[in-house]
Amino acid sequence: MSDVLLIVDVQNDFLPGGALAVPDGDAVIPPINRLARAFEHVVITQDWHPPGHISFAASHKGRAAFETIDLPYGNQVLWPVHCVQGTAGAALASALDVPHAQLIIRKGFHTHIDSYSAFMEADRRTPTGLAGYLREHGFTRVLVTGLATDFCVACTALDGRAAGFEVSVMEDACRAIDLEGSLARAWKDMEQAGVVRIPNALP
Ligand code: VGL
Ligand code: ZN
Repeated sequence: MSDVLLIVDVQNDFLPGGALAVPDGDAVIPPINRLARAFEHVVITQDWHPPGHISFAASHKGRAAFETIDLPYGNQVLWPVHCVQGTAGAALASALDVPHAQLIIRKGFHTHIDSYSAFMEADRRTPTGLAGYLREHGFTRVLVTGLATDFCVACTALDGRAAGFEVSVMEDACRAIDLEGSLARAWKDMEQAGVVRIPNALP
């Protein structure tokens, strides 16, 4: 009753063939669909950028995708244009079968701020409203699945802990981008923050 399943960014652009394809990204869909059947409460997130978003390499003259730059709120990886509001790439994967999901929370819609986390934007000051939603409904534990383990899943898990929730990450229902050791760092940070790592969500 106090658990919620959170499905992070299972959108076409993060699947094979998408603009920012996560290797093997579509492999998360069957375990997520199976898991979701066991949860009464499911929340979905959607990366939802305006055209010209600050996280896009194309928005920075002379910069290429996967380089990093310093922005007023800190370091930012520059990404290929992805998950532009209203495009097919930003749509949830059509194979996602979670009709009972109760909330779709969109993030990254401010032109000048990125948001990997479903709780807090990259300026570390602008909340998305998710913590308030979960608290008002009395949820105390968040089980995180989706894409990508080392970016949006990890940031969401860490901010969930910071907001006072119990957090578990279902490893076999997540896949990573893994840029220069980012996946190992993400697991280290999550473990230090008290995120529970569940290797096999399903028998
Ligand atoms: C993500 C990079 C850029 C993610 C979103 O969902 O992990 N990664 N935007
Ligand atoms: Zn993004």
